[in-house]
Amino acid sequence: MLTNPMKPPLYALTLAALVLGWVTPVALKAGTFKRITIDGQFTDWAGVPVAFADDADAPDAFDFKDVYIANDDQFLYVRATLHAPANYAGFHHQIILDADNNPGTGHAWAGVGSEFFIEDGGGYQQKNGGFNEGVGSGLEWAVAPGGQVTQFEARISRNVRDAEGLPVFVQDLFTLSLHVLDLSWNSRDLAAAIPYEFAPTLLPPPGPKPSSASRPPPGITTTAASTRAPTGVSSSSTLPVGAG
Ligand SMILES: [Ca+2]
Ligand SMILES: [Ca+2]
Repeated sequence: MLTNPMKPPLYALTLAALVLGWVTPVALKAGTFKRITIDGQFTDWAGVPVAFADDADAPDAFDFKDVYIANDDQFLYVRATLHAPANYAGFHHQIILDADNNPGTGHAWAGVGSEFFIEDGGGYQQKNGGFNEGVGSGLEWAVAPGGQVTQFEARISRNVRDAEGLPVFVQDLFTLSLHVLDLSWNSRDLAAAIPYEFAPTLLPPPGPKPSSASRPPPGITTTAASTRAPTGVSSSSTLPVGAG
């Protein structure tokens, strides 16, 4: 695809939109609200548009074709199809998050300024510019299927926290890259700098709504504040990080 050299970069447009108070950033559309089950079945992706189309440029590797992104109130979902079948376990897999949608902050690599990245199911902080600033928590990673695949689906908790215990997702608009490396840590394919904006939740929040018909008996006090439990300990692996 040809790009216009005079066209300002996406982040500049976004910044301008924020400064000028535009209701909707130019050239962006909100993401897709979907509840996806990570089971290796893809019918639940119906209606999710292609977020990024990658050329057939990694023969005999793990050659990304189309990337799809969706979200619900709990998770970010990523699906990628391949130009040819490949063994998922024969490669290292990274999802690199430019969480503030600013290439000038975080660790500059893979086409973005990364605040946090996921590698083979482990999450690592990068927001202060280093490659590995420590392991995050609450990732709730899942991916399917494994083995020889023509596509896969994965999820990341929207409540994932970085090594400092702070939320990774700091705003609705962010950018991500998908990166695949061989088992000797040679880069083999990259789907770079894909923008995404969390779609608003279409369903009512969980829990009963207070109403006059269900007033508590005298002596019982209720609090309006949510008491949602914090995200539990992730079961994701913490494999050692290789050179990127
Ligand atoms: Ca599925
Ligand atoms: Ca950044």
